[in-house]
Amino acid sequence: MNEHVGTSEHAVGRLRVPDGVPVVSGSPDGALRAVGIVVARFNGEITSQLLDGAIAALEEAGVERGRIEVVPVPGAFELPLGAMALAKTRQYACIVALGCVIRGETPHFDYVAAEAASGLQLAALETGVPVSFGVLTTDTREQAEARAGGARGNKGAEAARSALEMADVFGRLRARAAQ
Ligand code: INI
Repeated sequence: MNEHVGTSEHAVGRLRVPDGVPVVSGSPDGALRAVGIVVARFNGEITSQLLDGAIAALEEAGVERGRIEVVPVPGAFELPLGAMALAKTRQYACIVALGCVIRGETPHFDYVAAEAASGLQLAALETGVPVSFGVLTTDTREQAEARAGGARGNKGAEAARSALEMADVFGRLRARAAQ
């Protein structure tokens, strides 16, 4: 039995794959990759921390700073369109979407959060470019702060590593298909 362990920073989990079954898996490798980041200005004190975390994680994974492009948008609702626009340029290996929606502060939390989630997935599925979900959806500002660089890690960094992992596995699958 082969064990595949997600790195604790971005994907906690263990998967056992039966012996003899080929596995194609990616790792958050940023070398020679360009990455687009779309980030909401709403709750900007939180999303700025997500952005810091994402950029630090990308650089740590080998992405050159000059190959990261940041597109600010008004709020989480606009993230899907921003992500789609970036993905359609075909200039990025993956897109990281960052936002923060706090339930206690808006009666339309559910709409904004749900549209952000399904819209970002759609942007990925329609373009085939990995788009990661670095959007905090919390009940309180304190919970958001804890997930933006506080006690519970930085969701921006997790999203950056997840996007790179998906870009890497896509690259591997393409390379194998071309053999
Ligand atoms: N946008 C957010 O990113 N987070 C929120 O918590 C939020 N609230 O509270 O409403 C929010 N609203 C703005 C929304 O994303 C759009 O920018 C706006 O509706 C214009 O389309």
